Amino acid sequence: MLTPRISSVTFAVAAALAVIGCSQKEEPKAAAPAPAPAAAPTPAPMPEITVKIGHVAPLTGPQAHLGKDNENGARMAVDELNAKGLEIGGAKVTLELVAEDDQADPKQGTIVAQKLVDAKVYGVVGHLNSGTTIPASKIYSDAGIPQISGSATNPKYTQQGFSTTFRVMANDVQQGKVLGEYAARQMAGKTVAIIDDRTAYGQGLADEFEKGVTAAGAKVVAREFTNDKATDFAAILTKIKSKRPDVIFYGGMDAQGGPMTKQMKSLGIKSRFLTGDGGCTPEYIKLAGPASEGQYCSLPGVPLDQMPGGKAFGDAFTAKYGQIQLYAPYVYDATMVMVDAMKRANSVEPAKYLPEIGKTDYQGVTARIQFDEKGDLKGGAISLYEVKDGKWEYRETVGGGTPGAAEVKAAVKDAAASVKEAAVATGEAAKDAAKEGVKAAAEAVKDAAEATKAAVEKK
Ligand code: ABU
Repeated sequence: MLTPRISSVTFAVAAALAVIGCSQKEEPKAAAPAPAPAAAPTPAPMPEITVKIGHVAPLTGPQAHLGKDNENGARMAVDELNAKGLEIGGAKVTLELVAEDDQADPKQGTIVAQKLVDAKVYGVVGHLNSGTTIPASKIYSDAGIPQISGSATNPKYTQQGFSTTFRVMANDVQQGKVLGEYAARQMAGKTVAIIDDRTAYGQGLADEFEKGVTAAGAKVVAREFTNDKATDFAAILTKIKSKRPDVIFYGGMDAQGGPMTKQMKSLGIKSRFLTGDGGCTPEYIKLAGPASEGQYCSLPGVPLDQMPGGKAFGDAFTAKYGQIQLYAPYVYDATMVMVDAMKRANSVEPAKYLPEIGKTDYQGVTARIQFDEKGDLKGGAISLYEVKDGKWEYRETVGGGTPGAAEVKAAVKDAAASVKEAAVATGEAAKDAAKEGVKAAAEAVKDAAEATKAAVEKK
C-alpha cells in the first residue's frame, strides 16, 4: 500500500585515481602521489511516502454545513501534522486527506466506502452520520481498514464485533438516558411527545430517550416520525398539539429541528423543545429564529471553553475556516488519534497500527481519549444547553471526567458508605454494650441488696 515518492536511491561513489605512467628515460623516481582517500558514501535520503486517509461526511444536501465542518476538522489535523513533519517507520510521511461525500445516504455511504478501499486509504475518519457509518463499517472491516468516527453516536456502530471501529464521543445510550432524565426533572416534563427522523441516529436516540424519560417518571403521550429531508411538520405537530405535552423531544438533525420549532410556535404549541446533538448547532437557532429562545439540546462532551485544548483549537479553527458548527474538534481528535497509533506502531500499515488504536491514551482537544473493549470512548460526558438571547448557553454536564475518575469516585462513595455503616454499627454495639452494662450493674446492685437483706435477716 505504500506509495514511494523516491523509488531509487542515488549514491555518489568516488573513483580511484589512475597511477601516472613511467617514462622510458631513467629519471629519478618521483614519489607517487598518495591515493586520494575514498569519499564517505552519501547517506541514502529518507524515503518519502504519501499516506492517504479517507474522510466521509455529507458535503451536499441539508447537512452539508456539518459535513464541511467535519472535513475541516480532519483537514486541520492533517495540515498541522504535515507542517510539523512526520517520520514513521524510517520514512518521511506526507498525509493526504481523501474527502468523499456520502450525502447522509446509507447506500451512498457504502459506495464511497468501497471507493476509499479501492483507493488504498490507510484509515478512515468518519462517517458523520450513524446511518452511513454503520453499513460502511462492514466494508472497512472486511478490508482491515481502521475507522474512527468523531460524530456517529448510534451504539450499534461499535457493537458489531468489528475490531476496526472506534468513536471519540459518548454514544446515544448515554445521551438518551441523560436527555430523558433532564426532560423529566429539570424541564419538569410530566408528559412528553417524541418525534424522530427514522434514521439510525434519530430513531435510536428517540428510543433511548423514551426509556430514560419513562424511567424518570414521565408519560409518553405521542410518538411520531418524519424523515431527514422533510421541511413541513404541520401534520404531526397538529396531532401532538391536542395532547398538550410539557416537552416535545426530537431525535434528528438541525435541518429539521429548526423549522420544526418555528412551526411549533406558529401553531401555538406551548410545549418546550428538546433535541440531541444533531440539533445542537448555531444553524438550529438560525433556522428556528426567535422560536428557538428557551429551547434545549444536549451534546456529548463538555463545552469548547472547558475542553483541555478548546480555546487554542477554537481560535485556530475559526481563523482558518470560520465558526465551528458542531463536531470539528472531535473529528480533529479522531484524526490525531489515528496518526498517534501509527507513530506508536512505527508503521502506517493498518494491520500493524490497528492494535495500537485500542491502546490509545491520548490527550486530545476534546478530552483524554481512551477506548473500551468495543472501541467506545471511556468516560464520555453529556452537556445540556439552553438558547438564551440567540445563543446556546451551557447549563450542566453529566458524567465524563478523566477515565477512571468515575470508578474512583464510586469507590470513594462506597468506602464512605461502608465507614458510615461501620460507625453506626459501632455506635449501636456501644449502646447495646452500655445497656447490657447498665443492666448487669443493676442486677449486681439488686443481688447485693438481696444478699445484704438476707444477711441482716439471718442475724
Ligand atoms: N450524533 C448525531 C449525528 C450523527 C449521527 O448520525 O450519529
